[in-house]
Amino acid sequence: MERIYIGMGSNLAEPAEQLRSAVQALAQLPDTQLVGVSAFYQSDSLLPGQPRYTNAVAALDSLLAPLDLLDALQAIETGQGRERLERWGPRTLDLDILLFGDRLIDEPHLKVPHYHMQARAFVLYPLAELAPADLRLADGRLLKDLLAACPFVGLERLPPA
Ligand code: A4P
Ligand code: MG
Repeated sequence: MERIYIGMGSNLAEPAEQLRSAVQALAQLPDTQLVGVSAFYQSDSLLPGQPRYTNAVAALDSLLAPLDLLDALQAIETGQGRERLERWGPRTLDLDILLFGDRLIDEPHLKVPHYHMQARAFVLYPLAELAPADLRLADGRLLKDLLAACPFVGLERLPPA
């Protein structure tokens, strides 16, 4: 089993409901256990003119191979009505593999650690709720150093539903 962290985001069609459905779908993946889910956080879209996002992080233990997990996540996104009209477009559900055990993955369709996570408060703060305090990314960076460089600005932690 490897510990995997999934970043979840939605800014269409009742985002918090989208994240709750995604968590249920993650819990049903084969050879996989859902270990934890962070609080939900709201923030403005990085792209102007889009609705606000709700984001969270889920922790899984899984025997799935990375590309099989990516396929499964894309099937969950599609099952929840995601349409890939444009990169970075608004979406009902985005599931990103943030970390996969201590692996560095550099495949055409899969880069882990996820390429944008280091500077995104809506990824790092929910991740820190689940990860050990001394978590080191496979590329050597410490989560606590990334957090220290990424202020908790514009992020609203939602109360539990
Ligand atoms: N891909 C490569 N590595 C990975 C990985 N580690 N996990 C590939 C998942 N996918 C990975 O992703 C495009 C391709 O990336 C996939 O086909 C996969 O092979 P996508 O989900 O189709 O496209 P995307 O999500 O539009 O692109 P990207 O770069 O993942 O966008 P981001 O970074 O998710 O940005 N503002 C707030 N507040 N909260 C947000 O969540 N998200 C975005 C989108 C913009 N602004 C936001 C948020
Ligand atoms: Mg994505």
